[in-house]
Amino acid sequence: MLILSIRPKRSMLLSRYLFIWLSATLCVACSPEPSTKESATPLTPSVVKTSDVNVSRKTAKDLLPYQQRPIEDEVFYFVMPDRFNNGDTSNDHGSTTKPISAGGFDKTDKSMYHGGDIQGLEQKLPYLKELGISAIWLTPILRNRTIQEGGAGYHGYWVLDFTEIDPHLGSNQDLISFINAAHKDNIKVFFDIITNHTADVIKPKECYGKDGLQWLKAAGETCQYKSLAQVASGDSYTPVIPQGLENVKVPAWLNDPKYYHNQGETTYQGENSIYGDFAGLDDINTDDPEVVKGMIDIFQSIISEFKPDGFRIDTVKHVNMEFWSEFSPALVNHAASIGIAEFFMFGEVYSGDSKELSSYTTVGNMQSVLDFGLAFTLQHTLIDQQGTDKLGQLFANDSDYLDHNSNANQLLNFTGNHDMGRFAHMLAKSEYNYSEAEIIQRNLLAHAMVYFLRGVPIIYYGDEQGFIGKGGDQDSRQNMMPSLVASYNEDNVLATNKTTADDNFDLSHPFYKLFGQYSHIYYSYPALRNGVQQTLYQQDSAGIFAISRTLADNNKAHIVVFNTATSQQQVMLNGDGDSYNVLYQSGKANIEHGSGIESGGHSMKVKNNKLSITVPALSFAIYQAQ
Ligand SMILES: [Ca+2]
Ligand SMILES: [Ca+2]
Ligand SMILES: [Ca+2]
Ligand SMILES: [Ca+2]
Repeated sequence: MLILSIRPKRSMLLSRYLFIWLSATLCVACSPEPSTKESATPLTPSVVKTSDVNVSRKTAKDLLPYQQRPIEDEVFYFVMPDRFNNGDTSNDHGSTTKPISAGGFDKTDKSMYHGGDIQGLEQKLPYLKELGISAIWLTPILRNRTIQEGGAGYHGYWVLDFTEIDPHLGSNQDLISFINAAHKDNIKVFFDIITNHTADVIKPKECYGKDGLQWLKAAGETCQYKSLAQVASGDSYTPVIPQGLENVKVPAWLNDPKYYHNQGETTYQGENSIYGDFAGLDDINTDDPEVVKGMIDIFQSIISEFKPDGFRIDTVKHVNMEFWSEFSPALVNHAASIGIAEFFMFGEVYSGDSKELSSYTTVGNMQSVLDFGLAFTLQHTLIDQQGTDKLGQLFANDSDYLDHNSNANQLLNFTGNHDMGRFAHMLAKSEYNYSEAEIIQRNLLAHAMVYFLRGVPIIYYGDEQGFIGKGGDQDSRQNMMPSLVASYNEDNVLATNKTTADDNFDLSHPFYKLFGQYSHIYYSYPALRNGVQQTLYQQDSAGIFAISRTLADNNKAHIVVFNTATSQQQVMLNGDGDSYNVLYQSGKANIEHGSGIESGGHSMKVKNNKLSITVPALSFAIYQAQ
C-alpha cells in the first residue's frame, strides 16, 4: 500500500558534458563515434534470432528447483487476485458466516470486489508459465474488513484476521493447493504482508464520540495527530471500539487498544509518518516488544502453514527500524528451519534515495527492497527525456546495498504498480503528447530495462496485455477477466483491438510474446542475473546507456546497450573480446504496432578491440564477448 502518490519532481536537465567512465575490468573510455567510416571489419556474429527464441524458450521449468533457486534467478509477476480471474463464483460474496467479511461484490465499481480468486489464479498458471514467470507476488490475501469508508477490501490491505484467507479469494486449503500447483511448475509464490496497521476498527473518542460512531469534527477535518510529546504530557486520545467489534481481530491480542499508537491521523511527515494512522487504519504499536513477538509469531505461523517462498513487506517506512532488524531475521531463520532455505523478503520503501532505501537492507536487516530509485529514473529518462546519466548516477550508489545478505542484483525492478499506476499511463499523460507508437516503444524499452539492468524484473499484471489505465490506485487495477467497469472499458489498450471488456489472457499479444522472449534471454545467461554491472557509457541527454555485466569466474562481458533517443545512435566502446555474439537486438520487427518511428537498424562491428555499436531509436541490444 502506498499512501503518498506524489510523482517525483522533474529536475532540470544538467548542463551538457560528456561523461567518461573509467573502469578497471573493462577498459573503457567511450566517446560517440562521429561518423561511420568503415575500415572496421564486419563481424560474423552467431545470432540468436527472435524466431529461434520462440522454438525453445526457457521458462521456469528450465531453472534450478525452486527450493534451491536464488532470488536473482526470478522473473516476477505482481498480481491482484481479485482483478485477475474468477475461478469460483460461489465465493464472490465473501464469508457466509462472518458478516464483517461478507458482501462488497460489484463488478461495475472499481472500488469493490470483482470476483477474482486463488482458484482463478491456479487455472491461469499455464498462461504465466508461457509468459516466462518464475515467481508470483500476490497482493495481500488475508481476511479483510470488507467495507470501510472508501470502498471494499478487494486489495487486501485492511486485514482483520492474520490466520485466514479472505473468503472472497478462497480458503486456506485453496491457497495451499495453488502454492503446490505453482511449485509443481517450479514457480515460487510470494505473499504481501502488512505489520504497520490492521483494518480500521478502533476510533478515538475525542473525534468519534463515546460509542465510536459519530464524527464530532467538521466535515473535511481530520482526527489531528497528537505528538509523542503531547501524549507524554497527558494530551492523548481515548481509544474506543464500537459495540459488536470488540473481538473481530485474529489473533485475539490484536483487539486490545493498548497495542496501537492511537495518536490520530498521519500527515506523512517526520514522527507522525511512523506513529500516525493512515486514513483511520489502526496503527500498530510496533515499538512494543510484545507486539514484535506477536507479529513474528503471526508470520512464522503463516510460513509454517502455507510454505510461501518469501514476503513483500508493505509500508516499511512507517514502522520503526528496530522492528525490522528483529522481525526480518526471525522469519528468514524460521523458514530455513522448516526447509525453505531461499526464503526472501523485500520491502516497500517509498523513496528514490539509495541511502534511505539501503538503510532497511542494512540496519533493518531486510534482504532487499523494491527499487523505487530505478522506477523514478525510468520516468526521468524514458518519459521526461532526461539524460541517460541519470541511470549512471543511480547505479553509482549500488554499493550502498552491499552487506552480508544483500546486494544490488537482488533489488526488485519495476516500471509501475497498483499505487503509482502503469508506465504506459505515465507516458500517455506526459506533456510530450507521445503518439501511441511512441508510447509502445518507450513502454517496451522501460520493461527491457527492468529485465536487463541489474536487479530482479517484476511485471505488473496487465502490462503484458497493453493496459494503460487512467492513473494510479483504483485506476490501475483493471481486470484481466472481462470487466464491467465503464471507466476501464473506455480505455485504449496498446497493441490490440481489444478493450478491458474482453478477456485479456491473450497468448498472441505482442507484449506477452516479447516479455516471454526477455525472460528466455534472462534465464539463458547467468551474467545478466548475477554479473557485476558497470556503466560503460552515459550522456547528459537522451541517447545511449551502455553497461557490462561480468561474472567473477568469467571475465568475458555481456554488453547491454540502450538507446533512449528518437533517432538511431552510434557509440564506440572498448571491447573485451575478438568477437561477439548477438544475443538480442530489439526493434520494430518485434512489434508491428510499434511503427511510426524512424528506427533505423542495428549494427555491431569490432576492430582492434573497439566495438562500434549502432542502436535504432528507442531500442536495445545485448552482445556477449567470446
Ligand atoms: Ca470468485
Ligand atoms: Ca506505523
Ligand atoms: Ca482506526
Ligand atoms: Ca542486508
